[in-house]
Amino acid sequence: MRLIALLAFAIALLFPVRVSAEDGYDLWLRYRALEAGQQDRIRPHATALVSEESDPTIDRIAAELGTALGAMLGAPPPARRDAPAGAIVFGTPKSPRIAALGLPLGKLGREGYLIRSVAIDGKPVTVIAGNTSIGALYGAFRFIRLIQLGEPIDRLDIADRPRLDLRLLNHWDNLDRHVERGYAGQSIWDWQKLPGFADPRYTDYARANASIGINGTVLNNVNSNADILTEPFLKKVAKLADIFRPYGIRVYLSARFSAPIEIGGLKTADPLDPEVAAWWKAKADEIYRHVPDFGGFLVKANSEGQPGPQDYGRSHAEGANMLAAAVRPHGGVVMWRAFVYANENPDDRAKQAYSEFQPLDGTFADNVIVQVKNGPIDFQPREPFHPLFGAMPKTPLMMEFQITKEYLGFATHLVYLGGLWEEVLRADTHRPRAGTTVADVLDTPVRAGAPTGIAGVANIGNDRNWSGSQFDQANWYAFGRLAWNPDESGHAIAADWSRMTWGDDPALTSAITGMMLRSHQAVVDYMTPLGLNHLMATGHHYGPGPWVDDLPRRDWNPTYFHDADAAGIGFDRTRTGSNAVAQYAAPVARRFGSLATVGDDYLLWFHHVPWDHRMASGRTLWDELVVRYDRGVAEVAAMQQAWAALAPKIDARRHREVSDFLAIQREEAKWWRDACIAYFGSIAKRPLPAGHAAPPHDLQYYKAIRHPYAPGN
Ligand code: GCV
Repeated sequence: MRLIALLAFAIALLFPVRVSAEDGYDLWLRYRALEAGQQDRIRPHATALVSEESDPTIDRIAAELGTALGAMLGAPPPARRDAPAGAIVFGTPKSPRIAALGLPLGKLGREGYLIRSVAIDGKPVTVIAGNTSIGALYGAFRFIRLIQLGEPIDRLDIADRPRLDLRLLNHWDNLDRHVERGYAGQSIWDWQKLPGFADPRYTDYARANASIGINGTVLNNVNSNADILTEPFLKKVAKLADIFRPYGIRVYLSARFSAPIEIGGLKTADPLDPEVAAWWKAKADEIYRHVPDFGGFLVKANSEGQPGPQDYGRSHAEGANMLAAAVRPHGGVVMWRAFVYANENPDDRAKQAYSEFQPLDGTFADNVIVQVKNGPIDFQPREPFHPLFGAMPKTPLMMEFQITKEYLGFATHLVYLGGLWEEVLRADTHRPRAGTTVADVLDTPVRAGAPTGIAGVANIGNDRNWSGSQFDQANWYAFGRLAWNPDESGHAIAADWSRMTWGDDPALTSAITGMMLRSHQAVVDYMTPLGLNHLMATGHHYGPGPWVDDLPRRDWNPTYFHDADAAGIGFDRTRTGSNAVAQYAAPVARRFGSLATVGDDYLLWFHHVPWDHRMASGRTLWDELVVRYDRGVAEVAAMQQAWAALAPKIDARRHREVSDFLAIQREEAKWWRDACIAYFGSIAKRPLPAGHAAPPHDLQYYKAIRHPYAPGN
């Protein structure tokens, strides 16, 4: 026996097994021991955790600071009632010690915070304070981030508050746990076991979201099922709300407009029918009995077959206002989506949301906020900003970004979206004047007290790494940071995320952020270069299908979007075409409307351009298209190389996972390139530019590829 034990000991010494190989579960809250020197610098400023208050959020702050500092410093600072030198004192002005400091909290609102190095009873301490304990919680996460990023914490004076009121995730999760456009496994909401069993993961979900300032979550798909509004489900929803509440996260639900018929036994869902309005009012009252701080409804109406007020000849505003009246007594909001288009409408799909909603400006109730996708089509790899931003000055508008990568290669393609979102948020709407960016439109209330907001379609599932890939966590993270402050730089956010997620070695950070920042242009190049869009294969949106022309809706077919013919390629949205440019402010319309000023990024979005058109590069359009496709593939190869070189600096399991995904991405980038060049080449009928290889197969080969089981459909 003794010999066996000795042998086992020797083997263990020779082959040390990592007890917990890193798998990405910890996200950016990956608290790892700091280097000794850094620990020595931090310890004198983390001698004790002190709070004079007690509420569930204050308890969560104590727990998070304890966990984080414990892991980073080797032992958690003790909780104390007195405030010794080096203590961290946290809470609100309800704490006598914090009140006595007379801190300038006035302008920080409900959710802002102040972190300051001060003296209490002559002893140096760090105070983390908010007007509410939620503000203090955000401050605590910021303080932890400072330490994760190796910032000095001896002379702190930071005041911050979120720029937008509603900072929400939208889950497109169905009640059977299938996630529409989800690539990270099943829904994390295990409805069947709720409310009896609440997966501890729900708490980690709340922690992660609170750490980046997200303060609300819509639990179910906008293509919604009315059952979520029935009593058994409301009990489950209430359980989640109870878990999220101490983290400042309110729950919202997608409401199916026809619910009064489906679960209420009414014959109609007409918003002007008093019985319907009464049904929704009673339903709202019931929801608030279960969830007293319920946030409100998100509605997809009269879009892609969903029911809505137009089924009864009523407008979007009439539908939204009826629901708004139901939640208004409880302080709830209605987020009404502007993502609408109709096959019956022969007009350019890119114009339809604007045409439908802009005339309704000023007719929505004041607790309605219209939720607009970042671009006028549908989360394409790159889109110009949506013309509704700035065009409805009397209506609160909130942004809808897509964090999950429906049109960007799903989870296996490394694509950092921080840069794309920054591009949109910084776009100049010229409404009402030059310099008014999309971010300005979002964060300027249309009247005192009007809601402001932003939503991101979540990329979260029950995969161990949450987002389906290690790098997709960065998109969740970046969304939260930009929701808090839409003027932050995508680059800075990427660097912070990299340091907290992969380790704080400057060479690592610069290589990883370099990959992330180039990744968006890479996917644009190998999928939809020069303003092309919606070239994806049918249904699942996975893989190329630029030839598809047989779908029942005209505006579901890639051929509709690229409009390639023997003369050229691109959708004419100028005055000679659909005139979608006219939906923008005049200076923007002029820029997008002229071949001379539109630029490469949106060229084929707005113009039908001859194949031999001379580009800024000096190449013809056809040659440029091929060069871009090859450039995209080459960029993925460069990412592979950069990542391979990082192997010695990264834990084996996560490194391997990313390497494997990059290999898949390279294969698929090549597939996109080959299929698109084979197809567009068959129309352009021009030779490939010198040095660019012909696709290895003929067009029929690419057309025959099927993916019936692609996820997220
Ligand atoms: C939830 C696109 C997606 C749909 C999605 C829709 C929407 O069309 O493909 O899956 O439906 O957008 O945003 O409502």
